[in-house]
Amino acid sequence: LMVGVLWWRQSSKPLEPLQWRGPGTTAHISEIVLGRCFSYMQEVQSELRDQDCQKIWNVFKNAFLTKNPCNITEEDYQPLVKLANQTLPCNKTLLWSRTNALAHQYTKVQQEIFTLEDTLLGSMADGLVWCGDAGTTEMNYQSCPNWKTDCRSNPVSVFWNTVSKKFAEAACGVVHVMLNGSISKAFDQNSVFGSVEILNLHPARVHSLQAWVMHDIGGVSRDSCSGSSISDLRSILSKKNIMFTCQDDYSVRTPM
Ligand code: N1C
Repeated sequence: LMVGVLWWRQSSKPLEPLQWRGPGTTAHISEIVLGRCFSYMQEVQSELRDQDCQKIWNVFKNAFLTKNPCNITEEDYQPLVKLANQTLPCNKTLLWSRTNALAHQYTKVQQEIFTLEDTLLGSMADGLVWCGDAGTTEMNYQSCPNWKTDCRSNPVSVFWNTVSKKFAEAACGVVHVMLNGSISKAFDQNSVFGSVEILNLHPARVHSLQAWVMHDIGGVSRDSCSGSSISDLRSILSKKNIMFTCQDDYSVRTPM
């Protein structure tokens, strides 16, 4: 009987081994992405109004399906970036690093200022995970590569690097960045902001970068405008000939 049970377990549908160390593709990703795209087209005034969400999602999927999820390149996302190209007004860009929630609470109230998640591509992909595999047209819902332990060239990381680069390249006028002063390095050269965005700001178009270093209320302050990580940021920008200003705890509260 034992032998029979073992045989049955092996020959019936086997449980897929976890191939990668990160969580798999978000369940119902197509519905989520399409739903977000439709809402965006309804709610937001932009040149993209008549774009076809199904087409955008198909081009998005083509960037990573049937490919080794450790071998994704920025080129893979170029058709998507071209299709969903948006121009944003000058002086209205908000970059952020390690302040995701606060930055988006702020742009929700202050609707004149835009983060990447206020663009179509950023809003469609925010918080989701996706990957495929070579030799199948399916998504991998079991696991996707972890940035640290599997590979950096995975579909999600390459996507954010690609669209963040585009977003920074397109910024103009005064650009703002919201940083976290409650962690040891408010400015981290390994973050997307530190490794992609500041490097791609165009000095001819960007007049200055204005940093807000935020601290949790009642929490400890580990870094501030006078700390060494901000000095590093200041010197990178001075080499690029972009003016820099920094303000601790810019008040993002609005009158009740
Ligand atoms: O690495 P970060 O911060 O500095 O990236 C934030 C920075 C922002 O200015 C955005 O324009 O880069 C852009 N960006 C996103 O908009 C974004 N949304 C979601 C970069 N990454 C983004 N994510 C996911 O959060 C993505 O998976 C990435 O790896 C994290 C980075 O967040 P962080 O370390 O707080």
